[in-house]
Amino acid sequence: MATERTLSIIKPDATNRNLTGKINAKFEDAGLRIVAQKRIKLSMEQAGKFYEVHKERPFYGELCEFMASAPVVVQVLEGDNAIAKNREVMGATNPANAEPGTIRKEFALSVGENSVHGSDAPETAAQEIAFFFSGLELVG
Ligand code: DAT
Ligand code: MG
Repeated sequence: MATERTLSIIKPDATNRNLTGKINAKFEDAGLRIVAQKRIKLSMEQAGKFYEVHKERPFYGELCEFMASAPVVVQVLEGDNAIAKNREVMGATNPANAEPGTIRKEFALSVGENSVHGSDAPETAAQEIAFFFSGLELVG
């Protein structure tokens, strides 16, 4: 299996409730290594750019406001099959449909305030990592 990197975001609903450590433990227990991490506050413009792919969706405005409402923790996770593995640990977008033991099942408040973001494919992972991290911040 190929070693991959993926971009993860611990969202405002989770940072507000001080859940960063509990969420990171889920990643580490699943064999994902946190190779870069920082806490930042997104502007509405930055949130809008990050989620540009969803700009035609009815929830886009609400999503951007939420992502800019409080600090987030952005991180790069590395491991075998990291993109799919991370999405498995996150659980379904809507916590009502998420499997027991997943981050969203345990912590998400709603489909919008769902605690974590994870890249969905190698191309988006590369783009999203480059959106938040410089080469200097990424150790080999
Ligand atoms: P995911 O985050 O699982 O990749 P997505 O890419 O389809 O899901 O959507 C991005 C985010 O947008 C999602 O994490 C929360 C928000 N969102 C998605 N569907 C929504 C809905 N029906 N109502 C409100 N927010 C929604
Ligand atoms: Mg997505």
